[in-house]
Amino acid sequence: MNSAARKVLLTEQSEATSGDLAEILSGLRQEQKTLPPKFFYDEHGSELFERICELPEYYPTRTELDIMERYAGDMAARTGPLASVIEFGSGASLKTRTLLEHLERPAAYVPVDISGDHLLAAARSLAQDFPDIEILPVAADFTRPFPLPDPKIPPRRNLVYFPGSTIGNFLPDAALDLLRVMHQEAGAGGALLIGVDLRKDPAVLERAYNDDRGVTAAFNRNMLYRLNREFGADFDPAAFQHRAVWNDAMGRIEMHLVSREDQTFEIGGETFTLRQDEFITTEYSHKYTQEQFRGLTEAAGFTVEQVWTDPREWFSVQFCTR
Ligand code: AVI
Repeated sequence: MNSAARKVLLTEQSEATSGDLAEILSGLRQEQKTLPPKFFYDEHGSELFERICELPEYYPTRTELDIMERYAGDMAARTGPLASVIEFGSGASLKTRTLLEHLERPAAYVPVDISGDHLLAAARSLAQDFPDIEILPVAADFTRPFPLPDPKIPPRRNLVYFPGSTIGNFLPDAALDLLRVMHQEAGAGGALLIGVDLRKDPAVLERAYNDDRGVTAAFNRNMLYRLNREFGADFDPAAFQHRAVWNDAMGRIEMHLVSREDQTFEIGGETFTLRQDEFITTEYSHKYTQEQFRGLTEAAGFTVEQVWTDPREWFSVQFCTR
């Protein structure tokens, strides 16, 4: 088949639902208000995130890419022949290229992401470069159960790929639930290859989430524009200030939107109030020690077979079998 002519069809499961609004409202009704970080990633939010990945302060993407480029051959040797690669939260699929170039040719690559347009563009470009691999993008919220585009994906020897340390954005209990889903998707004899950001000097961490150009601030505030547009909220984004702080006891960076003034806002027919300096938590980014993360993967039924890191041990890519 002519590679340029190959059609990439998107399986779409991510329309805004009443479940989304319920999730938003339930977070805002808490004593400490929260908004779910998955709502960062509309088209503009995904673009802003790509810009974050290129910032000098934001070390994770660069460090993980270096690890991939250095050790992709070892990773492929560990993985062996596969049915499919299923990538959770694929975004621009940058690290995937390195992986697909090295793996023993999988039959299919299934990128799963919440941002459909963005996903389709990345999938089309991959289809051009890897004409022998079936590219089957799925636009879905992977924090909820979603079916794979059967029957092309047999439930056996899949590699679940979850780069970027997105696992850190989940509270430990939710991370464990997600790892259990991945354990299932990997199928008999399958494996998980996962990027995990490691604990380090808090000054390095806080710089990574408070960049000088204000891209992370724009990314954080973009969620409010999106909630206004898609859920009829009436946030005034200018009335909120971006803040990112390290919480040592919880081992995580916390992103906040801090109210610059006493204010009220409305969403879903409910009115909420914030006093000046009160804030909405929009994201946690947990940083693990290798021992902590091993505990989590083992609780999900995986065995950690190998961990690759950079020389400073800031980031890790971990290979886990079922
Ligand atoms: C997607 N995730 C792993 C990023 C992180 O570092 O937690 C999201 C992000 N938030 C601010 N900057 C980047």
